Amino acid sequence: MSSATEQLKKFKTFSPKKLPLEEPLAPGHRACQGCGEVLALRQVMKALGNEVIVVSATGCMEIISSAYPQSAWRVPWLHVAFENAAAVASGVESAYKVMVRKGKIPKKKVTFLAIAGDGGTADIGLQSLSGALERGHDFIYVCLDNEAYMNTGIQRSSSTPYGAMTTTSPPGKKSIGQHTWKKNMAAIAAAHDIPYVATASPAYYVDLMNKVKKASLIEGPAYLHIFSPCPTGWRCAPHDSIQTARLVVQTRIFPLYEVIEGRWKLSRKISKPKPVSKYLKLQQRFRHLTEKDIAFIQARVDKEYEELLARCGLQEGKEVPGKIGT
Ligand SMILES: Cc1ncc(C[n+]2csc(CCOP(=O)(O)OP(=O)(O)O)c2C)c(N)n1
Ligand code: SF4
Repeated sequence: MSSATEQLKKFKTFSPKKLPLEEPLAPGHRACQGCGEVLALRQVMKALGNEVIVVSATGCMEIISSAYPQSAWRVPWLHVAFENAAAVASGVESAYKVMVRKGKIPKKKVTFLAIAGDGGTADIGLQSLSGALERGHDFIYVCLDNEAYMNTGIQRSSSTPYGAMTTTSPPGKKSIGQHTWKKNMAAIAAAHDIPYVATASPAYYVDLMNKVKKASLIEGPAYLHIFSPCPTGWRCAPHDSIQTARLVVQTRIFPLYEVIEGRWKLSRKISKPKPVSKYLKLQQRFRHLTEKDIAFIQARVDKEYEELLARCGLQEGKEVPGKIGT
């Protein structure tokens, strides 16, 4: 097999003026107003086109897209259990290969896509994801991270950020709300030594779509961690969804990067970061935080960004070569 870098030679970037017209995920689904998760999913599907088999774990995106007898899916789609999206996607990919080998179906380029929320990824589906990454299946795993178990009523997950209010991490006199730091799922995926890992936000849609396309061109497992605002669970205005998805990057809370064959690469350097308070104050899930709490979050975000720069071989003040997309 050629290296991922060689496989990416075929890669042509999307341009904002010339996006694909295909909509493998149809409009008219039942997502809440301003849902950033379904927007991200739409961008993923536009980037991949129609030769895709989707395996979708239980969660918001499954519920809103498949209310029987209707379906928003224009491509083959399987609903699977909360815990095994990656395992089922590996099974589908293996079965496809065997059927081609036995001459039962013609060989063509098909993308196998597993999608799940942060609960289905960072918590309950983690072992099946780890197994599938380790076995080296040729598939893409997308985590749509809305930072809680939204579909069942806003319970905290290990991807919920420090200080957030959820129904199972309520703030009060003795609690700040969520008291652990957000699990770094992208770094966990990268630690499996797979060919491609990336983070993305739907506010930077060309960057997101380019990363999805790259993931589909590279043979072997690819993991994408996509920040997905949820106005319902985050108690923010539906019209602030994109602004939130942009601010999380501009404040350095959720940096955009790729890890290609173990090499970390920043997608955009945020040289003049906005204060984290600007992001936090848009959402009522953080409204109980004091200035001291916010200063604590700011310090940790600054430290993590420095660590990321070091991983990417960059230092503060230097330009990032090859800025990707808008
Ligand atoms: C084994 C198991 N436990 C619990 C549930 C109930 N359940 C269904 S969806 C869901 C939450 C999904 O959260 P997440 O994966 O973060 O996706 P989101 O709804 O936020 O998009 C839960 C707890 C289940 N279906 N199966
Ligand atoms: S609860 Fe949140 S993630 Fe789920 S459909 Fe509504 S806005 Fe989207």
